[in-house]
Amino acid sequence: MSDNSFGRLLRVTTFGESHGPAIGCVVDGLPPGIAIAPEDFRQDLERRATGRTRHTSARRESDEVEILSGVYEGVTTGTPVALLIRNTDARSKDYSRIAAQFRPGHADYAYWQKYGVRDPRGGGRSSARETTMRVAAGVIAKKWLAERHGVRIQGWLSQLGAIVPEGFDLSVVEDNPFFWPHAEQVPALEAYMDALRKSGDSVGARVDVIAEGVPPGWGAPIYGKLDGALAAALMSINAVKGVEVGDGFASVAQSGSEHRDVMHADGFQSNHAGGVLGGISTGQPVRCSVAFKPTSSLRLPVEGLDVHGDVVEVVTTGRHDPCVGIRATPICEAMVALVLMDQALVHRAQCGDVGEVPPRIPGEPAEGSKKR
Ligand code: EPS
Repeated sequence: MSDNSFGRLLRVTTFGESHGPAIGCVVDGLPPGIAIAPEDFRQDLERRATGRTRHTSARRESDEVEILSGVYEGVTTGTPVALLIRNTDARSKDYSRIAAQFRPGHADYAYWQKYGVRDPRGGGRSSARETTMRVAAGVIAKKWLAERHGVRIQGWLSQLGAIVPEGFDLSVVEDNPFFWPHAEQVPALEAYMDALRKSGDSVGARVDVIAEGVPPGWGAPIYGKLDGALAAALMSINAVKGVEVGDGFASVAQSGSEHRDVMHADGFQSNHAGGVLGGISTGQPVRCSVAFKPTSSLRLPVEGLDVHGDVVEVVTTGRHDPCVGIRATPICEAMVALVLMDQALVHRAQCGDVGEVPPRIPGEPAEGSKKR
């Protein structure tokens, strides 16, 4: 059984545990000729990393990428690209107390029931550490999508606990540790997180991602739906409990006349569909929204069970995130990028000869044109 790979023509496999010697990935199916250097990974890995602000886990990994294969003289050769990051700051003794216990709300118990054995150190495979390699693989996909198709992918934190943005400016997202789109609220978020950390509790969050410049035609009907692939990929991130595409669950309360995105020659007049109709991209921005649950590794004591079924007090020590969603923005972007690149390659394989079919409606109304 293998459940550590995803994608059809662009196939990504990740491996490694949080406290093992290394984590890594194999990215197979990359077209030849993509320029890749170890420094290309730095920016997105830093955006995702722990230990960079007081609001995330204090574990400090250097996250240096080694390119082991598939790249010659700076470009991909078409053979599998293997990337490796060595774990350098694991502190496994923090886990000795809970090694034979189950943390309520954690994957511990489910892994135990499935495999009859588990690696408790740092959460093993269920650790957010695994997402590092998704981001590394996503860097290559983002680069190819931008260079080849002009696709730009940007995420932001759209909810922290009950707090929602009171303004929206994507240009400030990279200037604060929360990827928050409203700069004036950042001090309030800092204060909220400081109080939460002090309390020992955790909270959930929501991340939105938009991909602009996606041409029409990516995805497929029925079992190959682009929104289905996005949902599966985003849901595969540890701690994710919900995914929406476009208006998602808000569509339930909308009328058809409100939800339909009216088409004019100068552009779609709205984007309730999130850029996907019938499982296929329309040329509108592709919009996803992802719900992260609150971290379950808490130092607040709770009654639980150990592996013998005895009642125990569970207290998790270690360097945990009070809100794992805070650093999930680059992870969600990476998963969207990997899905889109895979879909682009699949579309090219089947429909590469179809070309542009008229009328091609711009994704958004032209600058200055009014909604009619
Ligand atoms: C994690 C627990 C912490 C985090 C880790 C995810 O690790 P540790 O138990 O070693 O202190 O630091 O995240 C990362 C190391 C990372 O790179 O994302 C967990 O239980 O999920």
